[in-house]
Amino acid sequence: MIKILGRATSANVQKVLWLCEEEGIEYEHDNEIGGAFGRNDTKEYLLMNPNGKVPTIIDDGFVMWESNSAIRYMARKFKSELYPPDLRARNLVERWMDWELSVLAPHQGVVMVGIVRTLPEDRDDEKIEISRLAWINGMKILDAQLGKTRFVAGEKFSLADIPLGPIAHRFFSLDIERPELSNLRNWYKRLADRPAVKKWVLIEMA
Ligand SMILES: N[C@@H](CCC(=O)N[C@@H](CS)C(=O)NCC(=O)O)C(=O)O
Repeated sequence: MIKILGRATSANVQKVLWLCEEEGIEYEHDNEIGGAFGRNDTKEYLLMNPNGKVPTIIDDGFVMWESNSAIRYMARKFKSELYPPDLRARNLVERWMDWELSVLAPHQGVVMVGIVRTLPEDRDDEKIEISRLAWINGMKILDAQLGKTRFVAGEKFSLADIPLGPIAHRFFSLDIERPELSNLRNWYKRLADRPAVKKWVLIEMA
């Protein structure tokens, strides 16, 4: 049985919960780790995940961290059709997953933490503004892709959509100035119809 450690308000935890729900993978979830719950800085936790971040995922004693690599492992293990075996089709999926982590996530994180988790008097407005603009640049690239294909890596929903979904939810839900990116908005609406997204992604941000 897959065990998922980490608060469901984390976008990275949401990816793992979403895949489990989407594919009917059985899992146990310890929601009370990370953020206000703490418990991710204990000796025991750091032995599993030296980053002290969530999620940590355990499959029958095998410990994983890095959410995107964990969902690829799970997709392979449970033979998910969301992760195509064809070399090139798989590359299209993986490049968007890597892009999410390297290009979007850092800027999205600065804006999210700055606005939702920091008191107005403690905010670094300049830093938030730089990241807001960089985040918008990234979302424009995604919007252009979604003008060409129905889902991120092609016409079908795939593993590539999962890491980007929670970021889109924040993009459209946070009180920030942003351009109206209609391809992105339509794709986000399509994702929002999925039961797994309703359950784990369209939740209050904290
Ligand atoms: N690249 C890592 C990032 C993990 C990460 O930064 N997690 C954040 C939450 S999204 C975290 O643990 N923050 C500290 C906390 O929640 O206490 C992954 O994808 O798993």
